[in-house]
Amino acid sequence: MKTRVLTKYENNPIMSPEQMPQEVLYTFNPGAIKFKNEYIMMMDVTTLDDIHRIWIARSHDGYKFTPDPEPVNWPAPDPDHPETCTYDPRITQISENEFIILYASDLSQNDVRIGILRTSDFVHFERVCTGSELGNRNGVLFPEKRDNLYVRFDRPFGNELNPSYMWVSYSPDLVFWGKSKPLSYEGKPFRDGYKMGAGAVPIKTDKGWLEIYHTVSQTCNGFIYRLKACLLDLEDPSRVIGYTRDYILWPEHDYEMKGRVANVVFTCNAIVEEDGTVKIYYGAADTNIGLAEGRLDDIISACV
Ligand code: BMA
Repeated sequence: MKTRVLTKYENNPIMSPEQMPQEVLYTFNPGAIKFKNEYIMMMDVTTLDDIHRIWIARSHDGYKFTPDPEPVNWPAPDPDHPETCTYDPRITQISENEFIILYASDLSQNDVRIGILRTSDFVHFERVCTGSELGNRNGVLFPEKRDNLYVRFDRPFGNELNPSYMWVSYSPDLVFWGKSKPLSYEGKPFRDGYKMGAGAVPIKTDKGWLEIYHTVSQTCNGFIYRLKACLLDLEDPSRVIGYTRDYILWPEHDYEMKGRVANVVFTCNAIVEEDGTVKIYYGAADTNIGLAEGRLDDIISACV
């Protein structure tokens, strides 16, 4: 009998709009990291004006989170690259006190870019670059450089009739990106689902980079967002070595099936604990945040 690789926390959701210090529409898709004995979630929060803003919630035990009184004091964009909505932040630790955040800047498919910020304390945020070329999101920075270049996943858009998949790009300075290459598996493009995108910051293991990603199925009644995992070559992270044929997380409860966008589980993080447990804080129906836990070894073994 097949068993689940990830177990959902019994008291999910761990965050919903009613837990926020002011009236908001939705709380979802957090980036998450452990910093100085605190768990930090940088959440997408949609305020009553329908704008997605990044808002931090903090926790000592990883289960009970307290949101800050206000959203993050987000650095202004350059005047020639305006942004309204900011969402889906992925937090990569570069050194003890340097964290780089890649996020989606603006909503529409054609105008969305990958913005990049830096912080050392999760209070002050500094802009590294305004944004990538238009029509790109799901930017996720690897924690290590390769051949002296920063490495990121991204997902350039095709269009809804010819959707795009995960790519890997390189940069000397986090501003100029290139050498872009789509993921491949056994010499062919790796295309899993109707569309797909990187999720968590990749985890370095002795079997390869472990990446938890979302894959989208199209039904006669809309999309379903679910999670899977793959292992990537440590030398060439565009090369998939193995992946989970089965979903590892999917919408099944009310808080994942009803909300701004129904039938969505979506992640921007995976935190590895010292005992080998992995915590994944995931957006549920673009409205709530759930927690799922599993063993790093089990997720790796499921990638065949
Ligand atoms: C994706 C992103 C996510 C969102 C998901 C489902 O394209 O916009 O922020 O959770 O769609 O709506």
